Amino acid sequence: MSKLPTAKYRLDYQAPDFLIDTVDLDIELDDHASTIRNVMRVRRNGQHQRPLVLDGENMQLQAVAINGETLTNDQFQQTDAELTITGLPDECELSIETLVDPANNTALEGLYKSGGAFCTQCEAEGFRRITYYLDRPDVLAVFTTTLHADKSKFPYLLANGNPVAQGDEAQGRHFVTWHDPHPKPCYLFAVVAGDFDLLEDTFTTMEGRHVDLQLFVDKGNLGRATFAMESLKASMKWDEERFGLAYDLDIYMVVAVNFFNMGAMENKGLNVFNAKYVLADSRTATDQDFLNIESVIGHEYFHNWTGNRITCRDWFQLSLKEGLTVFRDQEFSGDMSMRPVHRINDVRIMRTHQFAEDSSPMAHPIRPDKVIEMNNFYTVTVYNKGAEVIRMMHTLLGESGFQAGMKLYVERHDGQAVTCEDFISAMEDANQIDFTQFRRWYEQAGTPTVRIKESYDETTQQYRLHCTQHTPATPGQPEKQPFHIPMRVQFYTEQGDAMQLQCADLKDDVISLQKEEQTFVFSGATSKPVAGFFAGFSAPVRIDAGYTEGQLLNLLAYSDDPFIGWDSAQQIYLRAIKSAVSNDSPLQLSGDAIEALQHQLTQPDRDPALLALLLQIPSEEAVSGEYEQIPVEAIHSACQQLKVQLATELKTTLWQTWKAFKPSGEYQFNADDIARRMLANTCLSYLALHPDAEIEQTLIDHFKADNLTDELAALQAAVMADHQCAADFIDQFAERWQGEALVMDKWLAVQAAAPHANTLAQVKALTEHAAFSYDNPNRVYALLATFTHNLAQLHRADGEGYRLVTEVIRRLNESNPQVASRLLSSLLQWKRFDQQRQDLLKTELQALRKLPNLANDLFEKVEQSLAE
Ligand code: B3K
Ligand code: ZN
Repeated sequence: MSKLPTAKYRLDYQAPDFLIDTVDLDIELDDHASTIRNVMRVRRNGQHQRPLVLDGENMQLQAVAINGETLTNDQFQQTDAELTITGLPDECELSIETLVDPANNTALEGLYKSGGAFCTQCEAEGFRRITYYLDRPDVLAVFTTTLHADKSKFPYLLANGNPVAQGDEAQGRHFVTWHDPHPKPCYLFAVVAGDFDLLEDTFTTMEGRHVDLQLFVDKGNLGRATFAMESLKASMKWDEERFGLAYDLDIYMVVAVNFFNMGAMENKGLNVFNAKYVLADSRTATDQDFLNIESVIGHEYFHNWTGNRITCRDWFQLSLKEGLTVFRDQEFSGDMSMRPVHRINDVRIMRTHQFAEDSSPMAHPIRPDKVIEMNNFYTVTVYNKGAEVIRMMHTLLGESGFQAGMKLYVERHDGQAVTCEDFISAMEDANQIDFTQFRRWYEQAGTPTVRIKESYDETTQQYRLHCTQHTPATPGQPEKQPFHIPMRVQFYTEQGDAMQLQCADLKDDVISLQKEEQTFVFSGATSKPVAGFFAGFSAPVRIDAGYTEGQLLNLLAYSDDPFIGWDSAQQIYLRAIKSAVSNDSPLQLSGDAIEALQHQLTQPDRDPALLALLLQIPSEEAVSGEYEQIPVEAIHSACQQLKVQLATELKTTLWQTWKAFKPSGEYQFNADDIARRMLANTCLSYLALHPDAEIEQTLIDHFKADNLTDELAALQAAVMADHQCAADFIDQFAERWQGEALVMDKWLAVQAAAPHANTLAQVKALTEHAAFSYDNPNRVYALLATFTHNLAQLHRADGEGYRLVTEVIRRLNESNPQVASRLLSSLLQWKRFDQQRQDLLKTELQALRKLPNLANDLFEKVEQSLAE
């Protein structure tokens, strides 16, 4: 048996023993034998005589030379992960030649083939699969890259920076040389070679730089690239206007590929994108797809400053670039359109997925302390909670204070590889503020619960808030210190008018909770206020405000904060679900709650998008997060009953709303129309729970819509409700879209999300369908990752759900461990289920643990879970 993988620790950081100033790569592309000639200027860093230890995996070493002299085999040592060279001069030219096999690279890390094209993915540690290198983000070098390939098959040869030379070669081959003047870590290196359709545009920066924008897509897809191009130009403009940051090269390229492990990659000047975040037209993409494209195009572009110009010193600092860049893309989306809708969606991700991670065996702070496989830490915690932490700084500093901090951060650190600490210091120094306690958000994992008790004294007109915070233990962190939690508050009178209260601790509607227990006294309360807490979800915490249903209904009616209004409805749903679960009784939503929803739906001034979100009950998965011991069947049954009750009691209103908002006229992508479609389709999802002929006809008509948003909504409504037309829809949809893989992914996902007893059998059968393939991550995520979020079907009492998922994991362990690891996350929390499920889950995890060649990605999670 090979030796167990070892962990790295944040506190063990050491500066690199050597630095690399320049890298000249010469790459002969070939399916099974690509040759990489790598010439580096290497320099000893500091006074020491340690050897140079380069990282390298999955390659064949062909030759090593120092200053042109080829080394003999006794002058270096090679293992399966490293190349060690002793006795190096303090400065030298080091040349290394390696051979790789891109066509058999199914892990999609390093240099691989995506369909007919060559492409690379180097973050986090993929460059070491291309050449031997100091594969760590604090080694910054200037890269020059020459690519050679067959000219007819690969007319486009792309790399980072600007093209500086090109020409034809013998045997129908050609070459292009690229030079990137900005020193960068190797994780930002990229090459692409292929035959594409090219969409071109230009952008002139505020500094007057003329930038060529190029978007490369599979042949025949040009018409589906325009939205991404518009989003790119909007991102460039937005970053100038809101952050004062402009682009810094003469060319910006985006390539869409079909085989990609995640969303996209911000390689300098040459972004590589999963095609799903580039290609869109109204027939083949939904409103949500368009919005995702806008956000991911923005995200990767914004990395040019937050990630590329200023990068991470080590991978423990990942949130330095990811949390900040997610915050920036969220703000971009919010400034573009529908800010409240985006915010509520962000909150849903936090509550459903990040809170779950925080209470799982893999819980980690946004800046982790211990890592075995870095790819396991591209998580909702590092990304989304990281963004919430940045957002809290923004809340505490205000926009202008935050921007002053950003400006100082860029001035101080442009061109450097830095730490989260450097970012916080810049924010502190620009604002003369002390974030000592705030730093705990970087140190401690876990979701705090904030409990609030209020009291009112009519005679003194004083209103008091007694707040406590508690954060549960997480692996390796049994005790937690209190966090600095910004709580944005709102007060209303019983009549719904805004109320201004005075409190010394109140700053722009925000109070800072900093102790385990704290009381805030407000004066000037002429009547008992109705209080809304954590407006805008001002901190990533669980809120226990002890509200009565009456207070929640008041907030639903009055609050002008979209989060508070939406959350009030969510709390009402959750209460009904929890009470049905704990009393083992039929679910019953109160008459007042139904009436309040009815009232909201019939108010002419309400935003239809917010009404849609109001009507959507929490998912079974989200509800499960409320329980330490998860009662699977009871949650499933209560959620189903709640849907039926809403569909029944609101039927007339839902019909009227559907009729008022159903599509009229041609599809257009704009905020108003998106909002109308959201509301109409949400109504339809409830109406579909009725077996009426009229509703069936409505579904059938809607299924013929001219756009995928509505067509898919009809399919989804029919399948989720198990309507009698569902089977026909499934067949028709597949027939219509069999040639469009990205559309078929939605077809797979809808079936895997169905809350029905036969879903497992269906998913199993779909693994054999022509539309599915284990080789393509998009297909696996659509069918199997979706299934892992289907609470009651994954956690079937017979263990068949677990068996299906672990069988897939076993298979992907060999071919693509990153994708396998994503599927494993929902199986780690065995402790939170009943004894029977615990035994079933543990058996599967233990069997995985025994696999020979278990990938590090899986080893780390299984081990962590079983150690609990
Ligand atoms: N930085 C990349 C993610 C790389 C993931 C490596 N497993 C995309 C992004 O966050 O923009
Ligand atoms: Zn990112």
